[in-house]
Amino acid sequence: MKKKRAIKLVEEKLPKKRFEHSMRVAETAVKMADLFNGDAEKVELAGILHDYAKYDDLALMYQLVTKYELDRELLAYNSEILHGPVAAALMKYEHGIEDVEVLQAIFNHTTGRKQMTLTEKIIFVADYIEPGRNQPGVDEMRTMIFDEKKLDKAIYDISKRTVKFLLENDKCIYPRTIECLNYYNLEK
Ligand code: DGI
Ligand code: FE
Ligand code: FE
Repeated sequence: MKKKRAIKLVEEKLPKKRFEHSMRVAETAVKMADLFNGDAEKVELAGILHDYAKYDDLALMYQLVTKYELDRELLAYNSEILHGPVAAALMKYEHGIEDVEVLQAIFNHTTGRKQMTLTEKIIFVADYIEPGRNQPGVDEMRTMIFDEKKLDKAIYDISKRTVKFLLENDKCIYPRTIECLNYYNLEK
């Protein structure tokens, strides 16, 4: 899929704020690809499309989990965990995206996983540090990426913050979130 077509799809489907977030993730991801020798075209496409299913109807998302034979465990979670895998399935089966790296980056953008590809890592981090984000500590994360160039450390820190936030709010933690946290814990 070409960039222009991806932008059109997302612009037509998502509210303006979410569309703008998606474009900032893509721009941040391209900058990171320059820095870490990633594939700028792939990360740009994945960045544009990563939140495509963010506001899809939950019942429809559950139907798609069955239709496209996604992990049945996803049925115990809400759209926050589902929107990545569902967007990847829609892009693969309904919009003809064949690039596995782009699909994986969309699929795993919320939870991360162990042994991420460079494209996945870039999208996972760019989603967290794009210039519109203002969560506490995000500036340190930007420094860690753009000055210190510590990609895996940033992944661990983001996973840790996410897990802390989820525990504090009594949310269920999806196994891949923990898998990512443990894999990128550089102390082990
Ligand atoms: O879609 P975005 O808002 O740009 O960002 P995202 O896809 O990274 O995250 C969406 C939400 O998902 C975020 O508020 C944290 C939540 N989340 C991440 N990991 C888990 C999770 N929620 C649950 N219940 N379990 C997880 O493991
Ligand atoms: Fe998302
Ligand atoms: Fe996002």
